[in-house]
Amino acid sequence: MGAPEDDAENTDGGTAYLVLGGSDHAGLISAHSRLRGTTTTALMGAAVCGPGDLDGDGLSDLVVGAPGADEGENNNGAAYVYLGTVEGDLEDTDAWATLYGEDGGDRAGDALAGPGDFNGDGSADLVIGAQRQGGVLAYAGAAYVVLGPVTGKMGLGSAHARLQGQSAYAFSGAAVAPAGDPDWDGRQDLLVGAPGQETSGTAGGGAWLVLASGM
Ligand SMILES: [Ca+2]
Ligand SMILES: [Ca+2]
Ligand SMILES: [Ca+2]
Ligand SMILES: [Ca+2]
Repeated sequence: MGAPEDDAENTDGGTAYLVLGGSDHAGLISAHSRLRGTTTTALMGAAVCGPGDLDGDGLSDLVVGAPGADEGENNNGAAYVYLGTVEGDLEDTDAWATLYGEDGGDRAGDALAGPGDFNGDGSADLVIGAQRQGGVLAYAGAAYVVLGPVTGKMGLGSAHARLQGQSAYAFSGAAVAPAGDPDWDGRQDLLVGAPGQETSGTAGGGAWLVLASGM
């Protein structure tokens, strides 16, 4: 559960709460774990995702997006990976792995998805949206496929695949989601939303179905 404008440590630093199942009405004050952004307007918790086992130890892990994080650039954004044994209060700096946006202003981590094992090697993989990515076209956006296992710090320029928005202001990657396996090849596929995508000259928006077999 994300609360990206939570001010516990810094204004809009944000907090993601890990609430364990089995309780009908637990207050967030009693959450099992709190994962906090440590910088102002990091917006930690803007997206949260349980993609499966990202480090290969057999336990499911947790990913928290912080699109306002400054990982070497202003607002390049990041996705922070916490291993399955998270306990108590942790900060962005405690993450097992940090996957950060390519350029300042990308706001990577605004959207996250766990498509399962995208490339069929047995490790869970992760998709990270950066709807303001503008390296090729202004605000075209991008979604990145990061293959597990992950560790340490990695810029998304090194991701396995970079799904680039097709037009300026497409904001591609504003939403990312598993698509199941519509082509029946046994590999999980992916949906990428591009709400500003031009359709017949107007920004009607669109969504791309990306087949794992195409990467
Ligand atoms: Ca794990
Ligand atoms: Ca920031
Ligand atoms: Ca994989
Ligand atoms: Ca497929």
